[in-house]
Amino acid sequence: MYKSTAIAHPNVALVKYWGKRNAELILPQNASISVTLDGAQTITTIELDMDLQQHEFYFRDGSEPFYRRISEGKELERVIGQIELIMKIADVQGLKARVISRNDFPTGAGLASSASGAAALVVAACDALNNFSSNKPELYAPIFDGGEKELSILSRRGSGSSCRSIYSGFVEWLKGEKEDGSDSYAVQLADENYWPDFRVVTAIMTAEKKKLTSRAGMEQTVRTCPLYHCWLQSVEDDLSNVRNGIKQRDFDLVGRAAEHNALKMHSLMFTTKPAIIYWLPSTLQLINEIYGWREDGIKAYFTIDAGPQVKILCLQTDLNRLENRLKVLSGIERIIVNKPGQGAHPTDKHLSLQNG
Ligand code: 2P0
Repeated sequence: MYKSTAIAHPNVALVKYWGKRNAELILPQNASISVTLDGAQTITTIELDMDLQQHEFYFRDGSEPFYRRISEGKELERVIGQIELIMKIADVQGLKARVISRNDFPTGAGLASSASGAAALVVAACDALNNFSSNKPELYAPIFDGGEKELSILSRRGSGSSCRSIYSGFVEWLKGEKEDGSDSYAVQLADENYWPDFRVVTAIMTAEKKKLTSRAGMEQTVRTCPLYHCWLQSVEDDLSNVRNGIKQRDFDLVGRAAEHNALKMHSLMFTTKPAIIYWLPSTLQLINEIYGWREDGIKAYFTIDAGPQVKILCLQTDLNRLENRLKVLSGIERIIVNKPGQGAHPTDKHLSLQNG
């Protein structure tokens, strides 16, 4: 049996990906920029077992004491699709994988679990297949070069935003022009140590799973939203502002552009047919609070993904004041503070169904 394990973290987009130009290859309509977070993580072990008759997928998230075998549904399809794709590229036939994966945070609630999930899966699968091939040199040449560009492309095929979680720190997913997607991958803008004061504070309004996935939501938006062309026309400005803001460590420039971009993405959702509204009343209430806090001199900006959670961008100097104000608000279940974090990487801390 060949076993490999990888850790990946979610990322939060400062300029969002919302819409595909090719659904099969997962090619985006626009480039996006994110920050990979520390703290929250997905850890995934892949066992390549000659005795397995079919792929197996076991999963548990932060709230579950035991692994569940996932035997049907979209998540299983996504995991098997990604494993089969990697095996096809590796030209390995008949081999089956046992995938054991754990999230230490709520899954499917707008916290980018699909990004860390797909990135950890790709890094673990490529590493396992490389171990497998190096033990059978008469049959297989080493398959993957382990380069981050290759990993990013493979990860993108599982879930678009996951290609950004391959890298640490601040990351741009290049839109690319080519039909085959070979130029649509992520690149690092700055590593996790570049801006040590940068913080992302996530206010979790509810850990409930969302009813509409991002995948379905963005497809609906591209097809029916009359404002979508405005998004495409203006997103380059947001990208350029965020890129420059990162380059100059200009927090206000990054924050203003990220907040504007998030509101623009949600404006697309509101004007999609049927409308997509991920917000709760507490989401809007917190937005209004943040506007007030800014007037009091706290540098805080928000961004919101496909869920009700509000992610607040701030600097370490304002963190205490911000947390004190957040703690007394109603409607917030939990607060998580993150810094820029590491990219997806292998680890030798393997998961097992028996021992967690
Ligand atoms: C982002 N989101 O840039 C945007 C902002 C959600 C809102 O990327 O269909 O799970 O697997 O490519 O990557 C979530 O979409 O969608 C996402 P697929 P994904 O972070």
